[in-house]
Amino acid sequence: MPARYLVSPSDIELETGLGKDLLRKWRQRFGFPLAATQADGRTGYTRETIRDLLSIKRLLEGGFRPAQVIGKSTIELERMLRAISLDASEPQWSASTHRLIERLKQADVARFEALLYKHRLGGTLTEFVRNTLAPLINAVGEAWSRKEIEIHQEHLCTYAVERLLHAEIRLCKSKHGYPRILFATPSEERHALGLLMAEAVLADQGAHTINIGPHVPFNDLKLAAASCKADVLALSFSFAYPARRVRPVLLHLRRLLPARMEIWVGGAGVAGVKRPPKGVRLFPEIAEASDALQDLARRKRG
Ligand code: B12
Repeated sequence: MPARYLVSPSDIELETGLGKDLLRKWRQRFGFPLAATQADGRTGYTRETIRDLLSIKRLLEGGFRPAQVIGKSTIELERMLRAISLDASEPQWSASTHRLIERLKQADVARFEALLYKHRLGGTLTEFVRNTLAPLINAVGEAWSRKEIEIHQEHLCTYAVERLLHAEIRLCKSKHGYPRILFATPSEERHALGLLMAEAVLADQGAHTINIGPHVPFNDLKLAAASCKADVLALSFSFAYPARRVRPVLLHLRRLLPARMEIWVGGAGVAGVKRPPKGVRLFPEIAEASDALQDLARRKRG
């Protein structure tokens, strides 16, 4: 099998969010996942194994126990996903999400951007992010994992959304006395769209926002937060970020930053954090951040 079809054991955590130690335990107990060996002797996991691992992860998040799902065939896993309505093969997309995905499939950039813009004009920036972009990006992830769209079409979508949001954020006016919020993702987290969406919502609500983008080392985060005189450091962790690393990263950052500086954290990757470290606020939903902003603005004024 050509090398590019195998995912090396060291990349498995990045690909699936499942740690190597956990996978070793599963292998010992259930005989899955097994690595394949190429003609040149190198070992790795096939795309099919990765797909099954992602299905297993979703089923465990959906309440199944490991013994009920690990080692099951792909068909069986898909059947179980269907049973809890998480089946990637029958997406629950709205008609407008469907239309956007269709234009992406045709790689029709101009019509894709025109349709996006039409949605933007239909309401506030906050509504656009919540009602159009968030479902669209999730649908892109689903379509990509089902191999319905190629990676270049996903990039096309990412680029168009980024371009539109950058332009919109530039038009936002910060309100007098509102907090300064520094946006970034920590090292190893290259997914920055969720962060940009959070920035757009908070800029729309009057925050003064500064975005230094993805993959920023701890010490640079600390320096940037100080030099930008930030009231809040806003971080994003995607679904891809290894769940067991989120809390230690937050604990470390809390110790690095002055206590007066708030830390707000969002993204699909925070769903697994049961107890946030003291002085860190988690926002599984973007809507809750608007209330937190108004609350902080009141405290700053008063
Ligand atoms: C776009 C994308 C990419 C782009 C990112 C480009 C960019 N500039 O961001 C690129 C191509 C770089 C990429 C790379 C990879 N990706 Co990717 N990617 C995605 C995709 C389609 C969207 C990710 C995203 O931006 N989500 C943002 C929003 C929609 O999600 P969210 O985190 O829930 O955030 C919402 C809220 O929580 C809130 N929010 C977010 N942050 C914050 C912060 C604050 C403060 C607040 C208040 C709120 C808030 O706002 C959002 C909107 O409501 C997802 C699919 C998905 N469903 O997420 C896959 C996905 C995350 N990627 C995946 C994978 C595997 C990868 C790669 C490993 C692929 C590879 N082999 O290289 C790499 C890893 C890169 C890395 N080191 O991290 C997998 C992860 C699987 C897993 N580990 O469990 C996913 C789930 C796709 C899939 N279905 O398999 N990816």
